[in-house]
Amino acid sequence: MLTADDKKLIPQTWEKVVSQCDDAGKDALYRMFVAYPQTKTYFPHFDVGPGSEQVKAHGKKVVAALTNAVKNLDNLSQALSELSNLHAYNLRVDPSCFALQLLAQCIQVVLAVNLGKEYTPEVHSAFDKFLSAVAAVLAEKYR
Ligand code: ZNH
Repeated sequence: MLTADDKKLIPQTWEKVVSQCDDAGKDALYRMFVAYPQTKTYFPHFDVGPGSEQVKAHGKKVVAALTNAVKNLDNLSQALSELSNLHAYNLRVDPSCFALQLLAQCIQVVLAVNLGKEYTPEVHSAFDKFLSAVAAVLAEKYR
């Protein structure tokens, strides 16, 4: 459960990171491909090499989806409903990827790199809860 403090900290922090780092999504994706190479199998149609325009564009979409989620902390299921359908019915990403929070962990590292000392335990905790909730919504339509 997100506390009232989490609900203040998440939008403030997210706003700060995306305004200072234009490539947060791309950075998180590259980290995911390197740290968890099995995730590349879902992107056979992508150039996942350095400087890839496809990874950059996909990173922007991920950031936009998370920005929308940040604005809808009290109704994530509704806000991410389309995206949840897409992952469960079309993309068929193995739900273990969400359980293991493969992209979410990489987003945490991107936050830490960009925030430095401001990546406090409270920020870490708030984003852990938020990103877990997002991953849970993306995994909820599987059966
Ligand atoms: Zn995902 C897609 C988000 C995770 C895989 N995604 C996507 C998109 C978005 C997202 C926004 C776009 C959509 C449209 O276009 O409409 N994801 C997301 C998030 C997360 C995720 C937020 C967490 C946090 N994914 C994930 C994972 C994986 C994936 C983990 C695996 C590994 N996705 C994917 C794919 C796709 C997507 C494959 C498709 C791409 C293209 O374009 O093709």
